[in-house]
Amino acid sequence: MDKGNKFYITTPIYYVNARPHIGHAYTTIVCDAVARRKRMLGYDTYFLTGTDEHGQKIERSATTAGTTPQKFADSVAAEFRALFEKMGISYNDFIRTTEPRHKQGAQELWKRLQEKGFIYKGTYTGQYCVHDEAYIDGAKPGDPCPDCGRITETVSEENYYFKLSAFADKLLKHYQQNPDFIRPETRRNEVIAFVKSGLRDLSVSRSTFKWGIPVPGDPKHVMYVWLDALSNYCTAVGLGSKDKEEQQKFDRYWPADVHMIGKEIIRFHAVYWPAFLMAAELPLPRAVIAHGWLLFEESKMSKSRGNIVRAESVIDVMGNDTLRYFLLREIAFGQDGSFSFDAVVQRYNSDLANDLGNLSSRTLTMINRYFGGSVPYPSPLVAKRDADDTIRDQAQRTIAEFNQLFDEYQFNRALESAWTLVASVNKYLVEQEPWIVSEKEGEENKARLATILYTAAEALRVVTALAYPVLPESAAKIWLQLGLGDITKFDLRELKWGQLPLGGKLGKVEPVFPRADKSTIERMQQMEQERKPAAAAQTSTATAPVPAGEGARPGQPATQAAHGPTEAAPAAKAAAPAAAAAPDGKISIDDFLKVEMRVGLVKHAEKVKGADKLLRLEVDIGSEVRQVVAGIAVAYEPEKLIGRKVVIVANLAPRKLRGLESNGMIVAASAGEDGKPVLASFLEDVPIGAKLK
Ligand code: ME8
Repeated sequence: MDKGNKFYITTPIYYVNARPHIGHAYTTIVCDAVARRKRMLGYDTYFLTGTDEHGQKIERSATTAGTTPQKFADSVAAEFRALFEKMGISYNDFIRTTEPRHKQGAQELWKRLQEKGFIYKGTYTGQYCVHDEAYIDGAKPGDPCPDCGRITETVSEENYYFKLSAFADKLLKHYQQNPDFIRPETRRNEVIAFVKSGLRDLSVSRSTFKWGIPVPGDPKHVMYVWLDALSNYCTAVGLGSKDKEEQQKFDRYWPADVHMIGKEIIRFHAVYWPAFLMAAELPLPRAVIAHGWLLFEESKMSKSRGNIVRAESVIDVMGNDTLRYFLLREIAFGQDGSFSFDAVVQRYNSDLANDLGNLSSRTLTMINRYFGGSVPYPSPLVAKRDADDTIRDQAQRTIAEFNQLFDEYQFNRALESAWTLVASVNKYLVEQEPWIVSEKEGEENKARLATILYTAAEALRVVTALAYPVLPESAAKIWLQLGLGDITKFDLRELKWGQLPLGGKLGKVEPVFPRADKSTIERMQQMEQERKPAAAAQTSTATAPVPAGEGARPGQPATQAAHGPTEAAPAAKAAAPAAAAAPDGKISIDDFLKVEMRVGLVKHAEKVKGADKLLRLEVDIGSEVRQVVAGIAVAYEPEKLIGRKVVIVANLAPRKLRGLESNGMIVAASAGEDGKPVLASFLEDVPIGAKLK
């Protein structure tokens, strides 16, 4: 079958142990922009996203939240979905791994692996990182996970294994023959080095917990969550379905053209997944593209670090397009990039309110004013000037350059190139002074005015068409204002200079990017603060309500300057004001609820070398095992603490003590004159992970 014009793109399926944050929004936005562009280029595009709902991590999170894994997953999956709807994500399918269609497909994949002889039974004894759901080869009990730094747990159980070792040479050959299979180059090299260092067979089932897809023919085991999760890319398009249409869908769309992921899960996608597919004799995806991390306050934005920002805080205040533009323009795709509210507002004001907003607003306002809202055309009455041709040539070059850069996933450079054109046109308008020409009498001046405004409007059309995948809402508005109708109907393959219809009627001209003032940053920070207590609770009920604010979008001025640049955004305050305590020193219940205290079980304790007072503890808090460094050595022998239940403050930002990361604080009374620590404890038996309130 000719699959020439199909394009199948996927995001990772996100774990439901935590609510969505801007990191998840980032990958999803990138895929959405690529998918929109491909549709505009005439591709039969299929864009898949979804949620990863099985495994020990989710099971434990549900227990901690006092609910069943299914209810827990239902509620967080609904949040992801609701966020993506709100963000206008144009996905074709949202798959959940707890859906029957997925379970059936994943079992089908298992059966194929088994039939081809790549699965055998064995016993696994080794270390496992529950947070990453990964087996850690070569680690000893008590060792931290090399990826996330959490303490690994010892697993000893009967498992099924996949003969991964049989695929090392085949994988290396595939990487070599398909240099674009893993991108960017740094990740490709990393994966090649990993495979060259030798592949061990992989345990692909678990038998000590239940929350997963039963292994066909041996339901005491559940499938390893990564085998389950990766297969979503096939099951969503019909693998394992008995339905004819679904089977046709699989033939049509598989293999995927792009698996877009964050760099931390490259090994699963570029080693395990292609090996599973080779074993099942299914075609391999064409590319695995790994982007960098979004950092906040200098470290990877993640729930466990407690430094997440929610997409809603930006989009409720500044709109979807602002977040999209910021993420694609500010971050060099593939590398890590920092997020800050200040930077969002600065980018918005300079590139959108100032550059594109001004170009659109001043050009269209003048066409309305001087030509009654009908697009003028360069008139043969007066000769064109070099400046006009320069803009035309630059626009033509920009189309080619933008297309190339965007298709190489260099979004920031593609946008930079389009905005260089915007800047040139704004400069052209300042130099050609149409507002002065308009005041002069005579046909020639009218003709000159027509040429200037046509040139500006045509360049605006070109930029708008190119920017649509990144700015779908605003580009659609500008397109309508240009009198061009529905932008999603435009065929991007046709884009070239000179297509603005002569005499076309403009739509209603309104500012698309009102300037953001200083209060915008504070409003976003405030929203983030207001959402925090709900986030810390780790349960998965509805998101905390969001105050409506005075206006949904920045500033909302009634008009936008018709000419002349506007002022750049003033630098804003760095941090949101902390919740103020009442004059009598009392705090509100909301403030108290921000502190998440949980019951933990000490699994390991030892003295910290060179520190008399410090102990290093590994504390199981139900959802995970935390490393905590506590100043209790003067009062407690480490050996006596093992097996004891303690209270820990679980949502403290991590800090380093004697080079060791401490993830939480042990609650103790300070007794007597010397302030000797006495651990908080319970008379009744309390479950691990129980919350104190
Ligand atoms: O890994 N910066 O799910 P997950 C950039 N279920 N991207 C980020 C990010 C950040 N700070 N934080 C998250 C899983 N992401 C598995 C995947 S796929 C078969 C199974 C994005 O919820 C990024 O795409 O931990 C990253 O790879 C993904 O979310 C991890 O999501």
